[in-house]
Amino acid sequence: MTGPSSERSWWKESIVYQIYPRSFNDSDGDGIGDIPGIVEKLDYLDELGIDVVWLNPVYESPNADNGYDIADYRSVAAEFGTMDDWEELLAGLHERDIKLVMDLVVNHTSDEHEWFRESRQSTDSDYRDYYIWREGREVDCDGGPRGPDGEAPPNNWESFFGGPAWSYDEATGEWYLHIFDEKQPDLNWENPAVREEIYEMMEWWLGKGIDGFRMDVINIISKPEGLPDGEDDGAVVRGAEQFVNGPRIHEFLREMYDRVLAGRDVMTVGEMVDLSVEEAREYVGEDGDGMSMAFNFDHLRLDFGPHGRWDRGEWTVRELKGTITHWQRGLAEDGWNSVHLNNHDQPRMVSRFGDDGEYRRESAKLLGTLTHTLRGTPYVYQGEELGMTNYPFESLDEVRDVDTLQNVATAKLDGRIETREEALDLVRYRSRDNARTPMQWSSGERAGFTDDEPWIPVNPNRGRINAERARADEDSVWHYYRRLVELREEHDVLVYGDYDLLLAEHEEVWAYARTRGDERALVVLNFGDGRPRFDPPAEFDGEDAELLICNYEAAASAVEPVELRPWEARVYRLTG
Ligand code: ISL
Repeated sequence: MTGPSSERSWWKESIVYQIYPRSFNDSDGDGIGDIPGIVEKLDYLDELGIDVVWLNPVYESPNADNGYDIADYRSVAAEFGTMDDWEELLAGLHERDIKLVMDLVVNHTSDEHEWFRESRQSTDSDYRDYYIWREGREVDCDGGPRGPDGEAPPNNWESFFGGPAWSYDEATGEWYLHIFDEKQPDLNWENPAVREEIYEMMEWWLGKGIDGFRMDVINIISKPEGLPDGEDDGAVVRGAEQFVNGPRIHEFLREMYDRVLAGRDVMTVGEMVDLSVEEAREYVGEDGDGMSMAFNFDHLRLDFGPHGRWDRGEWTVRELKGTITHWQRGLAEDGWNSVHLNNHDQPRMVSRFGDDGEYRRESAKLLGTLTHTLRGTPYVYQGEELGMTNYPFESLDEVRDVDTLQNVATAKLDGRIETREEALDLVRYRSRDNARTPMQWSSGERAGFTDDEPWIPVNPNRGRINAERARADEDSVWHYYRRLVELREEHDVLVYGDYDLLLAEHEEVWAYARTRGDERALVVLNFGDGRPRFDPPAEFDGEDAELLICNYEAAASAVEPVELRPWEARVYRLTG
């Protein structure tokens, strides 16, 4: 339904810039970023050259999960502004030829959504079946939550945020399902009325002229009949193998496509939990569900520990290139990749995959080179273009994120974290709040983000790392990103070219070729602070070439053996 992988489309040629509005720019001094704040920065986005903005949720919400708990799908939260402000944003983006993609969060709503308020009133409510309610069950084992008569939750599924995926509700004496926070009850997609409401809501936003949707955890909306217990201990969360890519998922997404998306030139990107390449093709392939592309997280799991995400393991360059290469190959003929190394749920990429100390600038540029020269649509998360880093948490009081707080509490209860320092180490490495500290516009006390106390602390490195300084410095990460954007516009081979991994076994260097007919590019990335030699494979050695971009002073008129400098990135275009 999306056409072959080599077919041209605007969303393949675009660079998407992700805005987390709460942390982007505050226009009214309440410490919370807002939509007029984004409008003030439209020229900034235009100068960077990006093509699409993906805006995280701005809808009315009690903010148990920063807007991913939506109380009214057809509104703009007062703290972010008004619908008029939003209209102004859309018009301002379109004037600059930038498209707008909105976040679609339809696995769950807020418990303060009027549907849920109604649903919890009584078992006879017209809205009861909008959500997933069940009676508790008798069990003889100890531990875990209990209803008033000692009954256990309906099954053993766990929430992504730690603890059981069910909460008991006194009013009707039943439990409701929430795969995320207890304030995020899961919608019942089995109910056609729910689906109809969602499709109408999507049409309403499309009618306003938006250019697509980023679909939150969209591959978990179909739950199996009988809601069986989870059995796979290795699952991302207990029960996941039951509800990830559930039995009716493709039926629902095709219905959504036929009903809402067919015939519209929009971009859709599905955020997919625990996705394999084969499954991805079923969503985004030619015979798939009509979705443009999907986010997968395989490469962002390489540093998980034996206990999963809230445990730390080691990743290697070979694993990283192996995992990403697997996806590059898997969607080469059918489907399309989205390329991302960080977002609002992940630590900052330069702290995780680069070096946020001595080689911060070089490694941030190298990672940007990677995301802009792989085959797929690059996603830039706000501040990445400045090389923003993780935050040096000194106390859990600085943490705002429900996921961090609940998972740290669970890990303490399980005895996996014993000391305060262990907890802080993990938070500094893993917390979603690393990405959510305010965008650093200037060196001022509040980084030019707000005039008042920000909702989350500003990174103390704002004096060194900020947009004002980066724009005044030709050698900054920001200017390098601008050039990457231009390169992708100028050279089709970087967008549509085939990807071929070179030197697969190399421990430090990631090299690959991009090929499209006669056009060839060669990307060489030194993933570390060593000085390895790059010996070009025979087919490239000595070939005439132009060095399109490099994060060091360099000149070359041919591809030749070279000793790479720490975190050096080179992109050649073969001219012979
Ligand atoms: O946060 C995670 C990894 O750090 C994931 O487990 C994340 O919860 C998952 O990828 C789903 O994320 C999306 O849905 C959540 C919301 O909290 C996230 O911000 C959103 O991106 C629930 O709506």
